[in-house]
Amino acid sequence: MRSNAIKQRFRDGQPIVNGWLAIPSSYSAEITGHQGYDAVTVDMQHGLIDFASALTMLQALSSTPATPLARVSDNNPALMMQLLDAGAWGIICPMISTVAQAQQFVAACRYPPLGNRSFGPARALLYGGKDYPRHANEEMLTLAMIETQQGLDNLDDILAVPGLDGVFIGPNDLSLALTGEASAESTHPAMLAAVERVISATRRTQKMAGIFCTSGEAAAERLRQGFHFVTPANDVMQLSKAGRHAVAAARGEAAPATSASGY
Ligand code: 3PY
Ligand code: MG
Repeated sequence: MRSNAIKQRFRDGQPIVNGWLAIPSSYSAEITGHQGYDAVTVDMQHGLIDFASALTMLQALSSTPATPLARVSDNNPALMMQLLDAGAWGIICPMISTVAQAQQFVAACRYPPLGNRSFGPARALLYGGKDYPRHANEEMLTLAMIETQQGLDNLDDILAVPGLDGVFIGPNDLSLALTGEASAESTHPAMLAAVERVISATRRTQKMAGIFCTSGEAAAERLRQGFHFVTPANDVMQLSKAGRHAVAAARGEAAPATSASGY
């Protein structure tokens, strides 16, 4: 079957740069997939993407060199199974705070006897090859999002869940929980300590550490810190920034950091 290039990069000690799609468009998915990202994630939590759009976006991504991933809206086994059947090569699951939640997440992504994924690989066969069912358990990536104090408290036990490939910090939710303010690049001491804790726990257990970032520069800094999997902003942030800079350049002005809308 088509192996998971992201897992291979991790084993090889190579950084993984992941694109993030919030706009429900197969065309923008296709464009993003051609920009050099190792993986591209279809975001069904805060992206404005339903399953019908996610399917066309996964199809578009499968015509590009990027590995297609999906972030689900919640720890919903039916949705995860449907996305894997539709050709997602991994799932990022938000708000994992307990071992039981992590176990439920991983079980949905693994066929028996490792989990309870139901059989019907549909488009995954077309993208992966007819031996997909035999190898899918090793190849599908599972990243649990750490976004709560409880998730942080249970980090070591969550990382020990068999079949979990790693964790992914949602820095907005985690900083909101720890400091009362959502900020993806928070320098609050509680956030700095949380980030260090995730880096050292994943290093100890040889699991993948991922994080959402607000720019390429911020993502480069996270890789230097010890993260393996970074997301240098999403399509909306990149589109709005490019638009602001083009307008400012046309007017001969300096571009503002954000528009009045915050984007
Ligand atoms: C967060 O920062 O909380 C996220 O979920 C990133 O998308
Ligand atoms: Mg979040």
